[in-house]
Amino acid sequence: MTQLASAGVRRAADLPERYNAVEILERNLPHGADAVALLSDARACTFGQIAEEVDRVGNALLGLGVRPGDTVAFLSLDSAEWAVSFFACLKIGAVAVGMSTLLTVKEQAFILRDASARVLLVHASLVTAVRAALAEAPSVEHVVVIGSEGDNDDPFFIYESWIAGESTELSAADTHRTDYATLNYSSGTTGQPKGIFHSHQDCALTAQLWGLDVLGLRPDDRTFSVAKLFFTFGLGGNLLFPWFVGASVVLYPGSPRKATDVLGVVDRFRPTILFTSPTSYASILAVEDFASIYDLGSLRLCVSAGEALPAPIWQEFHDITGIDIIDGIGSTENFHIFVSNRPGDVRPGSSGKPVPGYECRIVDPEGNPVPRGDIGNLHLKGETATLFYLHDPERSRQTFLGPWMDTGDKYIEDEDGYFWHAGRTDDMLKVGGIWVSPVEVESALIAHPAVLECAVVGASDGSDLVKPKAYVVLQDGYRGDADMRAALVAHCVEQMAAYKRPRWIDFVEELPKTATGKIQRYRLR
Ligand code: 3UK
Repeated sequence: MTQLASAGVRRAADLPERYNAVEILERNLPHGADAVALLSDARACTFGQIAEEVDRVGNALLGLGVRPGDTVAFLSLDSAEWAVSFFACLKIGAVAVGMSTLLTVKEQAFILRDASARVLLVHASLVTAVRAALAEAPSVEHVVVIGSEGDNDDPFFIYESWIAGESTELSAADTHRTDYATLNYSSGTTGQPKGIFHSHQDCALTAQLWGLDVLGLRPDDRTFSVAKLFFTFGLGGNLLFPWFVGASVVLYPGSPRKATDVLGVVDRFRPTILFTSPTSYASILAVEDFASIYDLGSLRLCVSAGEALPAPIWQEFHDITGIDIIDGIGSTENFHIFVSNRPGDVRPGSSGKPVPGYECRIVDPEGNPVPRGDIGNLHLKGETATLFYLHDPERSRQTFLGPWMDTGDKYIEDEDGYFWHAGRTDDMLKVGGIWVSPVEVESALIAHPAVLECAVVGASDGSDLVKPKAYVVLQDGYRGDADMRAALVAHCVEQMAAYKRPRWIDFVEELPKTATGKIQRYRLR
């Protein structure tokens, strides 16, 4: 594997032209093969063990006919097998498609088909759910089940036996640094999720630009991300960036909603850096006496992303634990964080300052810079921004503007150069750091026989975090009471992931509309 300049990789040109991001793992082998790479309840592995298993999985994937450029989908909560298979994909030049475990069957089928996935690695707990999706995803030739003892009726491979006889010799595919390594899906305002590719070079560049240069990751760090590896927030923060510096990672397959589980993982595995969303920090704060019940003494820093972290949450967490939360804005389009607070330089409530290596400009709708202190649309320039949305040229042309991309976020830069998030240019909501399209919630509500019309907007909960709120006009003969509210929420949860459900429902006589009959969501907000 090519040796990289010790001075760092801050521009693509600092990497060799032929570069395979498995180097991020394998750079640890000469001096750190016996160092701990990964910890979880199920397994603990050194870099040497991971690298050997990567070669086995890589060979097994080659054996299934996977070739450079082919896509391999992952549907599983975090596990050692996820991390290993991810690097195996990279090593053979295949593209790893991290799928959210919160998707509906319809969305799973869409992604498998849209990505033309040839192989699916799925966790045993999700096999039943994905079976229906597979029926609509003809590209998938093979399914490998992880975390299972196996079921003889299935034509599926079982991970352990699938790799058992494989060789631990494998040379990395001769990939160009701009060849694609990952494909992630992000929700849009309407319709289907959109596919976003990232290349081998984006993995190394984001590790250097934010992981090292801003966050200051060190070899003695141990990261723990509640945000999963199928989000690029988790993939960077809890796999690529720590391994880039030889640090270890803690993998946790649980939900961010179980704050006591999250705290228990910190207590047991003693990470130095915690990555999660503002909603998750708020739920930690809601656990009475959390800092005396759980030992958080190992933590030196926390990171927040996915949605804006309200200053009161930052302050309360700091008052109780003494730990700084580093809030930074990132996106799947850019792979990771591009405006960030930094250790020793935090302005609570703000997203911090542009990460060196990226340029930001705040512009009016015509693309002209607004005076400092005015609100405008945030445009981003940097080498790790993706170039297009898969199968959506129209949307791609609107978003990717030559060297710049339109983030869809509104921002204000203050007199000291800190950036303050000021909403979205579309109607999209971030709930617990995850996208919710109001249109999708409205479509679910309108399918209920009692609903005549509805509109969904973001409203603030008790912690200044956004949650969906619905305004509903009922059909004649229905009563807007507590039972109706409960029925509508239950109906939504049947059709969508539960986090998308409306937290409040107001029954109204009519909705504000334009002369052409379009609902004016901004008036409801
Ligand atoms: C919003 C934030 C205010 C913002 C992500 C870190 O969230 C990530 O990626 P997504 O594609 O969403 C991107 C959008 O989410 N957002 C994210 N972080 C913040 N708004 N303050 C923040 N700190 O609207 C952005 O456009 O899901 C975050 C790293 C990698 C990621 N993919």
